[in-house]
Amino acid sequence: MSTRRPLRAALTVVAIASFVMAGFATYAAIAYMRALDDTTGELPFDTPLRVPPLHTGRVDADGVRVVDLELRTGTSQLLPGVETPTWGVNGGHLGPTVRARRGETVRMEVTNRLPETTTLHWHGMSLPAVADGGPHAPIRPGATWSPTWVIDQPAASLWYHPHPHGRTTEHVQRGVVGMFIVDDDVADALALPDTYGVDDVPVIVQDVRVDSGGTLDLGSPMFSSLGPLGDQLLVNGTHAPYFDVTTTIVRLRLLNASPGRIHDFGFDDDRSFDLIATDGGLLDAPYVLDRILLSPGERAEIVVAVAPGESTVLRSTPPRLGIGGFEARFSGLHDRFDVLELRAASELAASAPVPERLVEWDAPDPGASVGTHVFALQGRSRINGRRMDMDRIDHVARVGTTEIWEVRNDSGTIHNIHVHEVQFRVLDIDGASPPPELRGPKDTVLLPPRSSARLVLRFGEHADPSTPYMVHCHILRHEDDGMMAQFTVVE
Ligand SMILES: [Cu+2]
Repeated sequence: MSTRRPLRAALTVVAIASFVMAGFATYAAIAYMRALDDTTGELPFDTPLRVPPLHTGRVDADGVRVVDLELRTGTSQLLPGVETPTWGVNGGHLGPTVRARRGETVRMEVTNRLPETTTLHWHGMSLPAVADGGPHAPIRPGATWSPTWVIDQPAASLWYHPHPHGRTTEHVQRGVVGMFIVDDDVADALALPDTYGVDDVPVIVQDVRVDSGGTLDLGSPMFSSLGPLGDQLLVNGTHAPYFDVTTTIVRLRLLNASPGRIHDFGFDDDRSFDLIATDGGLLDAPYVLDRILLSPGERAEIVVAVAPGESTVLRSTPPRLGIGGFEARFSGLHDRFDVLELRAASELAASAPVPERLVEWDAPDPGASVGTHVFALQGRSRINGRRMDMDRIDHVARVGTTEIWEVRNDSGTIHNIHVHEVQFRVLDIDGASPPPELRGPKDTVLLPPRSSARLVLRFGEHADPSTPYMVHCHILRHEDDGMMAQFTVVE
């Protein structure tokens, strides 16, 4: 009996271990299967695309364009048949498209009617740090924040969203998101589609997960390295939308406003389109592409041609990032979504062809650089070994100077990098020239695992030694967890 007891104990341990391992393997296999989302060919496209109303505000006696924005709670029918509690701007979900011109002085009157403190950041805008709306500009419930600045940058599709430290993911998920279009004379002189809501359409793409009772699921799926990943897409808050195209070409202002999902946009018939603008504005010339990859925060303006009576579906398909297996599956990189159906009328008004030349970009010159600085993204929450600290300035730049920033993803997780205040030029990626879609003005760029990019940044004249701008990963879970640093621009 004394010799059999250890044997029996050993057998019991082996049996329990086998049982646990088999259980885990089964669980992992089920999780792997369930992590795949594919809505292609499944959507009814039965809802007209909501187009956010234009909001140009009013011009006061001093010639300042004043734009009132009220952050509110509300409800919205995100998915068919259920009402979902949401947040919005001047409405229950999302916000109006704010529009202003280069050269104008604007003042935003942002009133917070939400139950908690938030901020509102003008993503892609060059402006004084105190007006930037980052974590240092909290708007408490009931308060109004009134930043003012002079719009001084080329025509572009920018956007606005909250930026409270540690809470950005949730506030964006709840719906405090809108587009901010900057106009200028140079863009106006080009024969591009520019009738808002007709042949010039905002396409704000977000992935959401809504439970059967209508509540937004704000959590992250098991094993996701990118934080929340929704199983349904919304465009301007519309599920399964269609848009009636009445002209031979249509301009789509694509914005990836998802908290963590990478979208590779293209059409179901692989038709090509003209890429005309990136984050910070128009390119020197249109580039013909059939896919455009956008990580969270990035924008692209594309012009697509349609024939009378046809329809085509914008899709989000697996991005080709060289990531496989477990990591790809749980980061949504195997997922496929139908996004938006374009339905061409049987007779189309003839549009002018897309101009062969667009704008001359006064791009930052690497030869003028006064120094190179490294920002190494590590794990899912650190830059250069440290998490975000509101009381620490990580970098100081001087007004009017040019710097090279070497941004490096040292981790096995996807990141991107967004720099406030400037539109930078991507000099190279892993030592190679950037592809056409990364050659225009950018404020956000994707960094696949173990990749690096060199960016050329030229700082403007907005000096403020005490208020920092942010540089951070725009995968919002990573940003909230601390993958953010602060820099000031000084005289
Ligand atoms: Cu990240």
